[in-house]
Amino acid sequence: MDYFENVPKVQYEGKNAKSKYAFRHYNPEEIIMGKPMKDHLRFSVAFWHTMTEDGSDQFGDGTYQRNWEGSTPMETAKNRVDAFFEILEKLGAEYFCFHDVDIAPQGDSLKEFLENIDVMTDYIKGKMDKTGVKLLWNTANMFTHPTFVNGAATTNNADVYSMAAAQVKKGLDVSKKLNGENYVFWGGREGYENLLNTDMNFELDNLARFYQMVIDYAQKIDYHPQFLIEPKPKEPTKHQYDYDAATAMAFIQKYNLEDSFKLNLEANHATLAGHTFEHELNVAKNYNALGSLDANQGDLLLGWDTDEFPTDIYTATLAMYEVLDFGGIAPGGLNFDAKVRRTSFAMDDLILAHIAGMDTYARGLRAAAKMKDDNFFEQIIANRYESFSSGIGKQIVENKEDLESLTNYALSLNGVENKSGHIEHLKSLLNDYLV
Ligand code: XLS
Ligand code: NI
Ligand code: NI
Repeated sequence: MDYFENVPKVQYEGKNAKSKYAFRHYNPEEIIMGKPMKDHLRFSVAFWHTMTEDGSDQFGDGTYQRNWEGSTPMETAKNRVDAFFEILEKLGAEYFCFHDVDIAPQGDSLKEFLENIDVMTDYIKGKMDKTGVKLLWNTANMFTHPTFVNGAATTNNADVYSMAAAQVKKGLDVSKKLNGENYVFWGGREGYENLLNTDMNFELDNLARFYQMVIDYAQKIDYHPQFLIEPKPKEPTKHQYDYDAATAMAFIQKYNLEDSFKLNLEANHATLAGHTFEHELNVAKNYNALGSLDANQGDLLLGWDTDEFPTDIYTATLAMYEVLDFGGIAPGGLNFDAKVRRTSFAMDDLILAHIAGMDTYARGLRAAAKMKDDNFFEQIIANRYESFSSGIGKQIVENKEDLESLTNYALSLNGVENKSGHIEHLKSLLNDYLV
């Protein structure tokens, strides 16, 4: 069955495209800085938002018009996979991501769930072989089911910890089966509600122990996707342990996990943590841990994870600048961890929303490449830190000075002269790259 019969395969038609089902900026094969746009961007569609949601919120019922409901949970699951691969093909997106619960009904027991995962991943593998679409990452959902009310790898309940282990073991088996390039850990319930009953140190030790088991099992089955931790400050847990990139890196370094773990950074999580997206990417870059991106956007007027499709060219440009500066995002990619608004309930909104996101990041890539080409930031930075390139500054960065020698130097000065940052002027120059 054709689920989107009125939607053609989306092509690049340029800025004057007539069809709304066309890319106006994303031209997959166009070479930018030596490689095709599609290889810079490595777009991925998220199974959960795209296939399993209905548009309901705390105040109202679902609104999305969908046509893949079957007569049994397994039939619905298969229909969803069919429709999903149709979307991937129509968009020309080469990657996808999913949680275990997105693709397989949980049934009444862990055993049934694991069996359903086997059946469904066989089915998905068939589709992948036929279409050439690849798995960017999979993950285990250990935050929806009531079992994980007190956390998964940071729970107080050893039986629950074991349930989490079983789900992640299966996740790694699936990653191997489907050639996953990354495997994600987002700890929705890994955090605490109140310190009155929480041993934070114990919980973090257990989390690290869990990750060590993951590394050991990957070794055992000889499959090595890049492991990614996805930071988020809060929601659903009040205080989440992987608060932001810097906090996640402190954890990774404390437990010596840096050889196996990098970060999956999400734009909306960055803003929830009080950072810009580019701040999070910059931090990760500095730790050599820029793994992959959940390319969405939040609403700065709202304090929660709205998971909107990215349409902000400003952020997309600065994010792509960090990606280019890091030397690329592979084996990671740009996953649209985003959902259409409740009011965008038509089937084709799923396609239109992805086109909007892909065009936005294509524009970001183009602008960032031009900025790289012009050495835009390099010049600003070189100029701003000029005092460290010669004289006493050079001595400092070469570690040739100490507090006493610098005191003598400071005493010899006749006051200091600071330079203006000219920040408004720089913002205006940046605007020239965007429009
Ligand atoms: C939720 C997270 C989630 C992860 C995968 O806020 O973004 O969707 O990306 O579990
Ligand atoms: Ni995410
Ligand atoms: Ni999120």
